[in-house]
Amino acid sequence: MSVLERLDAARPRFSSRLRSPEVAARVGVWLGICFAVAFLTGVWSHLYQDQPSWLTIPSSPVWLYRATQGLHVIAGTAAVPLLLVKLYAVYPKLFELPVLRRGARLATWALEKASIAVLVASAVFLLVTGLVNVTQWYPWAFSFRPTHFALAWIAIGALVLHIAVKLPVIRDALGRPADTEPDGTPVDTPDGSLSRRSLVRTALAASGVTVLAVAGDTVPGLRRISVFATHSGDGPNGLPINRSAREADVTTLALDPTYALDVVGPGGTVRLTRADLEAMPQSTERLPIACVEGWSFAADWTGVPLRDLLDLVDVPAGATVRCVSLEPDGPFDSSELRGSWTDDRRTLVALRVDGEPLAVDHGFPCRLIAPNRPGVLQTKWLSSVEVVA
Ligand SMILES: Nc1nc2c(c(=O)[nH]1)N[C@H]1C(S)=C(S)[C@@H](COP(=O)(O)O)O[C@H]1N2
Ligand SMILES: [Mo]
Repeated sequence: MSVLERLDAARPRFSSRLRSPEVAARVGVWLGICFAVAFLTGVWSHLYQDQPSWLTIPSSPVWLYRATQGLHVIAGTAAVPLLLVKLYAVYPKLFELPVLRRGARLATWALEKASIAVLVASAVFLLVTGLVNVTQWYPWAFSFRPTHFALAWIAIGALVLHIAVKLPVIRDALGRPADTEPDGTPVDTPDGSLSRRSLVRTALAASGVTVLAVAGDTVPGLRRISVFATHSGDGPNGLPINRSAREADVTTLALDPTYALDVVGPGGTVRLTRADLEAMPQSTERLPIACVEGWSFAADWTGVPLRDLLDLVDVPAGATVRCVSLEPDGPFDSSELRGSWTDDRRTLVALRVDGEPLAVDHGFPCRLIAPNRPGVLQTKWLSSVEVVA
């Protein structure tokens, strides 16, 4: 016996009843769907935040980002129980040794194992960092967004490779009932123990329950039953807050009685106090705040259409505009709006929400609120609006 063969003989063995390709493939299909949805909605979210010059993102439908980002977090959450069951079903394979493999076969075997290591590590990393981010806890030094994004490409690459390599096994396993052996004989499930079919169903049910526990962050009808939803809507103005005025160190500036908003364009600079803004014609729009962390809330925002302010300083149609916050220094202290938003009369410099003056935590004296836009780009505590191009 070679050393490898001896090691192989000593490795852990597991019953193959539940730990089987039939379970792995069935749970894997749903896991694959979750990862595909999370990947596509994730790439979509990055396009808003690093908008390439060639891309026009429409401002309609107003709820589009709310839906895609809600789906992103829901798909990631749904994947957690599925990944655990999937790992349970396949983990003895991680102890496999390259017995009786030589040359090219050994190389293929090693490549496949390496791709699985990358896939498992990146999938666990994505789900863990994503969930931790949703709770707004940042226990590590690296920046969440670029790291999560880079790992997503690695995970999807490894996933595509894994599916390609396993396609024959997957086809075969899905082609027969879960509790049937390859030769067609039924699997012997002792009385009172779990069948493969029940394990798959339990995994799906666990995933469904997990989704219900968090989906209320973005699906209004579920707020009551979502016990793990992070944003309940009991903040000021009845709306959740992402970063409070105190956290942003902006309270004094925001409540300063000499406050005025600078609007800067080709026609010069106009300074408007909150009273000046209130004296202008007001519009009310029902628009959601849709945070990248998955929670969202719709409200009736009242204020001056951004377009009316830009007209005061001759900003041409289609211009790109930068909204700058009073916030001294923060990752979200300004944002840029392309023409699709600046020309949309639903894009407001809001003064009120749901009929009440904005609370300082929601951006008093005034904030940006625009249709179909990530919350992170809905700049609060505006100090200036400046034409960029
Ligand atoms: N100046 C400034 N604006 C900001 C933020 C911020 O930290 N600073 N947070 C953004 C994020 S991430 C979100 S989700 C929304 C939340 O708006 P709300 O706190 O009024 O609910 O505000 C956005 N506007
Ligand atoms: Mo956010």
